[in-house]
Amino acid sequence: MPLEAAARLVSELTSRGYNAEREAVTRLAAAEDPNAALERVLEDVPDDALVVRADHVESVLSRSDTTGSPRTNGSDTGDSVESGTTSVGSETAGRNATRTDASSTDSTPSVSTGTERATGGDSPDRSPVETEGSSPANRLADPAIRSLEITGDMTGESTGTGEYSDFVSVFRDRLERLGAKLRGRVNHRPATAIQGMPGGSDAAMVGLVNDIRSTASGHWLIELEDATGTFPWLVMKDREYVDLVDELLCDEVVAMEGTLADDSGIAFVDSMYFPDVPRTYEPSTADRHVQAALISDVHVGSQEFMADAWNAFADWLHTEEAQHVEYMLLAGDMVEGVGVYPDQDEELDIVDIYEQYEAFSEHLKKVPGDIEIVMIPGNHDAVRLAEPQPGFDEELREIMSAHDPQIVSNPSTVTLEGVSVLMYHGVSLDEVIAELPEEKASYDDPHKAMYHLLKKRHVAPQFGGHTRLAPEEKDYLIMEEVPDIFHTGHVHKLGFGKYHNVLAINSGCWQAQTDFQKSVNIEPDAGFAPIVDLDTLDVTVQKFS
Ligand code: D5M
Ligand code: FE
Ligand code: ZN
Repeated sequence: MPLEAAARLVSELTSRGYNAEREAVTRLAAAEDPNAALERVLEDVPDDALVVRADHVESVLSRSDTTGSPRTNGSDTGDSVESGTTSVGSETAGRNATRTDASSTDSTPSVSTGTERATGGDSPDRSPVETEGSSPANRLADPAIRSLEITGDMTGESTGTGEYSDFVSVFRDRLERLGAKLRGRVNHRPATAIQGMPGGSDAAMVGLVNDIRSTASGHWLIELEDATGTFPWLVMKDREYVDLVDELLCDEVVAMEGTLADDSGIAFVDSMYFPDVPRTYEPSTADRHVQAALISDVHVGSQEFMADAWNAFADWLHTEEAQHVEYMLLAGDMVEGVGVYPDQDEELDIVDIYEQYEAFSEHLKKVPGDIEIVMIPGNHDAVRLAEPQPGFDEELREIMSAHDPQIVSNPSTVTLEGVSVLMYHGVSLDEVIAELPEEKASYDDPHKAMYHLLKKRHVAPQFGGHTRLAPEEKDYLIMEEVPDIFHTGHVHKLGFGKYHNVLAINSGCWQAQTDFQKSVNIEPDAGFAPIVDLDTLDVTVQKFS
């Protein structure tokens, strides 16, 4: 059966430290004796090669067709095999490490493909549907027509020293840039000018939410702050805008319009504005049928990491059904990390952080070598916890270099063939879900919590709770441009939907329920891979668990 052969070949190549192009595996699987062909190819591969390419397999197969005997000198085929940009260190790690879970695929090449379409729907219905997809991919897209551009990567740009003055700059920058999206919409005045206006005047202000309090009579008092000072705005409990009060988060930027009280000490709110995404926003789409897998939260190193589901996913990527998947985005939590949560060490399978990344790299190698990978860190990764989080350091990059992923900061925007994807790990989602009422944001509908971030045009508006902020001169967490796709993870729940035509998608995870999650009744969505059509922004969910 061709798929079994492909899965076994991938696993065999991986266990020997090689990453293979889909087409290479396809050709190997089609050989008369795939095992013998694989051995010949490996003999032929130069010592520093990391990826086995299709043309390389082809050249070995065509030679054996005529001579019938394998060549052992690979020196003349060096140009057909990608010679790595990697250091010797990771090479060695790759070749020596044979993970037991990887080799278990040998005997049970199980690829569970379930698929389900949700086009424009609000939430996925996860009943798996049988699909074909049992034959390996036989087409290789021309990598020259791909395009991948990164913006907003702050790796290496950090200027913050953690001083008070940095906090002042980052909030000033936030008010300036998000305020600019609101200033054209209201006839705003600085806080100090409003204090001096006559009672009964109409007034408007653009500011950061400084404080939200309910009054004894059930109204809401919201203090806005700008560069000149603060001013209190009262939302009456019977006004229509009271519904928006429970969406407000501290430190977000809003505009309020209203009427000053007789003594000008307070204003009664008539309207409230958010920076928001225009309702008429038209996302860009790719010019051809091409797909991206949007995943996150692999958590390698945890006892709950689901190696079988991951292997099934990697195997599926080698099939014909996945031939259009040319990009893979990983939104953080590659590994379980150490000391992230209390008592976490009791559930670790690998206790050394570097060994966790080495194991993760082995799993990444099973992904076809011709898929472009972009990754950002999450709160379990070995970078600073405060956001923005710079991309991994050199040592970790080296460990993960075999597949040559693009490693960028959390958050970053990656534009795939014209489609911009804002990648953010998602720690602020815990905050949004904790602060907003259940019907507006919940773990069951993580994409709805994401809508609020889009509305606020900021990935982590409120700081001080779950979300830690590293003060920088500039606020890297602002959504200056509207993304076409907003991709997060972290809460281990799968959900997607559209907000003003922007596709919000929260990937699930590859980690089964942890003790903590059991204690708080979180049922993770583990082993799902949402696949986005970049030409239509439709989503298909593949199930591997
Ligand atoms: O977190 C996955 C989800 O579970 C996210 O919503 C936070 C929550 N979580 C997991 N473990 C803990 C502990 N120990 N305390 C508080 N919240 C937790 P992730 O960080 O991706 O593992
Ligand atoms: Fe996670
Ligand atoms: Zn996380």
